[in-house]
Amino acid sequence: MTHPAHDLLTALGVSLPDGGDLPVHSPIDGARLAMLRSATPDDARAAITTAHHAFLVWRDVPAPRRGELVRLLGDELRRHKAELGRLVSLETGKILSEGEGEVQEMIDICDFATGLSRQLHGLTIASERPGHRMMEQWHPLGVVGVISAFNFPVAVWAWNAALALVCGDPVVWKPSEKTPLTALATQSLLARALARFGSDAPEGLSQVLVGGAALGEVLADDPRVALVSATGSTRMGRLVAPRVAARFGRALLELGGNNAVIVAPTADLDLAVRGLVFGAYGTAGQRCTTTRRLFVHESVADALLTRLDRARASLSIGDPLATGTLVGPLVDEAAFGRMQAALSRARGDGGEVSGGRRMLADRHPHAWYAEPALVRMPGQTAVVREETFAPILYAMRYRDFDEALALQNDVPQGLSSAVFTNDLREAEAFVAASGSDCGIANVNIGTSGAEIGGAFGGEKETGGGRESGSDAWRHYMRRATNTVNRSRALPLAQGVRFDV
Ligand code: UN1
Repeated sequence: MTHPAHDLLTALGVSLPDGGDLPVHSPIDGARLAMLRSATPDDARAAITTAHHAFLVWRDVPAPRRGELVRLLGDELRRHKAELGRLVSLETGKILSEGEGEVQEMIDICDFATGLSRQLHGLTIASERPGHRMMEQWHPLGVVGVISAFNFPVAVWAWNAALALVCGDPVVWKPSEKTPLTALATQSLLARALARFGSDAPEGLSQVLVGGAALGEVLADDPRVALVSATGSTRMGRLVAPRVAARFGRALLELGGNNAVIVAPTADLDLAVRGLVFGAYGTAGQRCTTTRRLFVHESVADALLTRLDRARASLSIGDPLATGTLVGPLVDEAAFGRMQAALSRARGDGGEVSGGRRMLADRHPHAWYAEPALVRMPGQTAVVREETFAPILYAMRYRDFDEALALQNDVPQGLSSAVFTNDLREAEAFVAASGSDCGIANVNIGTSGAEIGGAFGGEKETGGGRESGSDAWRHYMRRATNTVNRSRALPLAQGVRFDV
């Protein structure tokens, strides 16, 4: 037990098994953090059985009381923000401030869900029949399967789990194979919250399945999993969604993004540069909301691109745990390979690439640090229309705002987007029905780093789901329409006569 992860795991209440088949590495230096045992498909089915039994009990616990559990989870997260945040950084390679930010995102959604537990309201609807009352209620749905990605290994679980738990649904979680330790730590903090909560919480309200894609397939196929909430690549979504649909289950998908920023002639370039640098290069380009495309008006293109490239070149790349670092490593060698492949395709299309080389290979031969890249592209070629999960920003010039808007929409993905402008007409056009076609459309802020209070997700190949804030809770409940007759007659709707 030499690696610093072990102290963190101990503080977070996780004890590791002796031996196992699944190695967990830190992208920071390639060191092995742990060996874990993978769950089998049979283990997954058993977990679903337990969760289903938990559902039968939990659905009858009053929602505000369920909210108390989530409040206690938020409390544990507040206490352990530093440790869990550091573990997130160790396991994903994101900088410490972002590791802690991710835990803050969990705390925020716990607060949100706790309040929500007293507001899971339906409507009363005017009935056309005398002496009748029509209303709708929202009831717990069933077991929620959560499939999450490496890049937000715990926040995305929290968006789902905090809502699911207050909505009366147990959770079975399959985290990314690359980040199971943060999942185990989160589960341990929830176990502490459950211990403080009391005996009305059934066994198996929250379970973690460590392992590979076969476990996700069990969640997708099992009819007892009422909702499968899957975050990750479009490729993964294409595997999961048809299986869930085949059994008429519900899927909530949050898949790839290929997010663009438009910088207009009136833009505040100081804001635009800062928004672009964080959006494109923060988290080493490994957010689904990362800015991957830039459309800049030709009148400000030279000024913006010069400043942007200078800022890009000045970013400190290295150990994400060290103060001052802004860009950590890519998650693994395959990610670096995909970045290089995209850059060479972009060059082939006439792109001029600044940056993009491997860094720190001598110090960390088993880690994959890359210089963020800015690529001046002659147009939106095929590689630009794909999501490459790496710090590459493709920059293109435009003349006409409508043309820029059309190009920003002309990709298969539809997650996030932004415009930097001080022209009210452009700002309004961007957020109008005929504007950005994305689930998130921002003005004068970047594409990434959304708050939890809004609904999060996007259109087209992003999958159409909405997680987190606003009324996303409705996905985790079933709606029942109830008509109650207090009269002594039985009038039929639509004036139908059926006298017997
Ligand atoms: C993700 O990358 O899957 O808006 C989620 C953001 C974060 C969440 C990203 N709040 O960038």
